[in-house]
Amino acid sequence: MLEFIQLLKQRYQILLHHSQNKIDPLVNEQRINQLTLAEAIIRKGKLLDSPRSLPLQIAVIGPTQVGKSSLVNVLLATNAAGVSPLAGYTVHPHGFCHQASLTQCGELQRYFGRFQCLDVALLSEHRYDCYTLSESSARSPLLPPCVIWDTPDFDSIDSAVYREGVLRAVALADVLILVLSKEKYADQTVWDMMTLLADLRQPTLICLNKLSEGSSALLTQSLREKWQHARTDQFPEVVPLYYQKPAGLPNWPIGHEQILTQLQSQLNQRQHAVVQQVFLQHYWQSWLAPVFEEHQAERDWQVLVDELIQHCIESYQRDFLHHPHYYETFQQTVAELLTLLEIPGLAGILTGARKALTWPIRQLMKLGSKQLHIVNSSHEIVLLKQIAEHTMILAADKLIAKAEQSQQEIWWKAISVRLRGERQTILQDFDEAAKTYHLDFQQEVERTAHRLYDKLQEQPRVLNTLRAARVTADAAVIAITLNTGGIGMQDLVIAPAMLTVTSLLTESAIGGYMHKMEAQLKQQQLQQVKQTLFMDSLANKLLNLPRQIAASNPFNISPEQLREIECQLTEKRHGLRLL
Ligand SMILES: Nc1nc2c(ncn2[C@@H]2O[C@H](COP(=O)(O)OP(=O)(O)OP(=O)(O)O)[C@@H](O)[C@H]2O)c(=O)[nH]1
Ligand SMILES: [Mg+2]
Repeated sequence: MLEFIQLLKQRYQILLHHSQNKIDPLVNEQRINQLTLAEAIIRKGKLLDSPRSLPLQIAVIGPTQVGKSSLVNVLLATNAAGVSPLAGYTVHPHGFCHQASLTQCGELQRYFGRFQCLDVALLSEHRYDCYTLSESSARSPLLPPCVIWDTPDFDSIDSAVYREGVLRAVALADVLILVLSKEKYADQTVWDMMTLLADLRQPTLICLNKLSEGSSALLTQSLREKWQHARTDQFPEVVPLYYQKPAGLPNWPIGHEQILTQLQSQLNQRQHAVVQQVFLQHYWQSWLAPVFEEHQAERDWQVLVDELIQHCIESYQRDFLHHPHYYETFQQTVAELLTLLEIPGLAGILTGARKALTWPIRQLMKLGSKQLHIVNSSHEIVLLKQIAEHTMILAADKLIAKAEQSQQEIWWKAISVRLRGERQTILQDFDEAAKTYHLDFQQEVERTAHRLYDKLQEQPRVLNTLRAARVTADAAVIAITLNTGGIGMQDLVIAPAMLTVTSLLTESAIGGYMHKMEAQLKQQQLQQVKQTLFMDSLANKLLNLPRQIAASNPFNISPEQLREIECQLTEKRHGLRLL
C-alpha cells in the first residue's frame, strides 16, 4: 500500500507541472497533501508495529508567525527553538526530547525514511527533506516525558515546498497542539488543515497566542464555531496565551500545567489501524478518479472497436455474402463440381486439372500459383481490403470526435497518433490474413463440390441431363480456365454458361440440396471471416493500441494493479474488524 500511495502521489506531482493537466491545480495540490499524509500515516502504522516503543510524540503546528517556536520554548523552558519575526522561519521539523533520550528515538529514522536526520547547524534553507532531533536538558513542569516537535508553517506562500515535513511530524504525533493568533485563527488554510487531520483523531489542544486583554472569550467562541464547521469531534480545550514582555515569550497560564499530561491519557494507539483504514477509504475514490477515467476511456475504446467490427460484419454480409452480383464462392463450387464430372471431350484436360486440385491445399500451393491466382482475382479479397481500409478511416474519425468530447483528451489523442502509426502494418497484416483465409477456404469449396458430386450420383437423371447439355461443356471449360489462370473469379461469376449451369442445377431435383449447401458454405465463411479476420486480426490489433500508449498515460495504473491494491484496502489488520 505504501508503494502504491507513493506512486499515486508521484503521478499527481508530475501532473502539477503538466501543461495539459485537466485537474484543477488546487485540487491537484490538495490530493498531493492528502497522499503525503496517507504515506506518513502508513509509516506511523509500521512504527507502531515495531516492538520498541517510542516516547510520547507531541507536534506543535499552526500558520506562520503565530508563535509555534516561541511556544515550544515556553513548554520546554528553554530557548532552543529558533524564533524570528521573519515569516516562514522554521522550515524543518525539529524534535526536542524532553526527559527522553535520543537512543529511545532510534526507530524514528525508519519512520522518516528518505528524510535525513541532521544536526541543527547542518540544516539548509535549500533542502527540505531533513529533520533534526535534539535532547533538551531542562526539565519542564508543563510537559510529560516526550518528544515535542516544532514544525514549519503550512500557510505561507513558500510552505508548499516544506509541507511534507509538517505532515510527517503531524502524522507521527500522538498529541497535537494547534497554535493560532487572533490574526490567523480565521484563515481558510487553518481550517482546511484541521479538516484534513480530522480522521487522525488525535487528542488536540488549541493555544490562542498573542492575545490582548479581554479578547479571549470572544475569540474562543468564534473558534468553537469554526471547529464545529470543520470537524465533528469535540471542540478541544483552548489555552489563552498573553505576552510576557520581559521574557519576550507567551505566558503559560497558571492552572494549566497538567493539561498535556491529561491529553496523553486520552491516547489510544491501538486505534491506529482503524485510523489508517478510515483515512484511506475517505479519500480513495477522489484520488483514483483520474485512474478510473483512464480505465473508462479504455472501456469506451473497446465498445468503439466492437461497433467497428459489427460494422465490418454487416458490410461483408451486405456487399458479399448476400450480394447477388458479387457472391462468387458458390459459383466457384459449381466450377469445382464441373471439373469433377466427366464431361465428354474434356477428359484429358480434366485429369490434368484434377491433379492440380489434389489435397492438401498446402501441397497444391507448392505446385504452382493457380490457387493464388484465384485469391488474387477474388472479389471477396478486394472487398475485405476495402472494409479494412474503411474501418481504419472510421476509427480515425471516431477518435478525433472522442478527443473533442471526452475529459480524457490526451488519452484519445495518443490512441489516434498510435493508430496512424500502426495503420499500414494493420492493413498489410489484414491483407495477408485475408489471403491465407481464402486459400484455406478452398478446402471447404472443394469439400462442398464433392458433396454435390456425390449427391448427383444419386440422381442419374439430373447427371445425364447435365452431361448432355452443351452449355455444361462450355462451363467446364470456363472452370478449367479459371483454375489454370486464364480468367479471374469475377469473370467466372458473370460467365453466362456458368449461370446457366447453376440455374439448371438449382431448378433440378437437387435444387433444395444446392440451396442447403450454399447456405452452409455462407455460414462457414461468415464464421471464419468474423473470427480469423475481423476479430483475430483487426479487433485484436486495435484493442492492443492502449497497451502501446500505456507509458504515456498520466497515471498508467492497470485495472489489475488497482484490483489487487483495493483488496488490501479492505483487508483486516491486527485481527480487527475494519469497516
Ligand atoms: N506580541 C507577541 N509576539 C510574539 C508572541 N509570541 C511570539 N511572538 C513573536 O512573534 C514572532 C514569531 O514567533 P515565532 O515563535 O518564530 O513564530 P512561528 O510560529 O514559529 O513562526 P514560523 O517559524 O515563521 O512559522 C517572533 O518575533 C516572536 O518574538 C506573543 O505572544 N506576543
Ligand atoms: Mg517557527
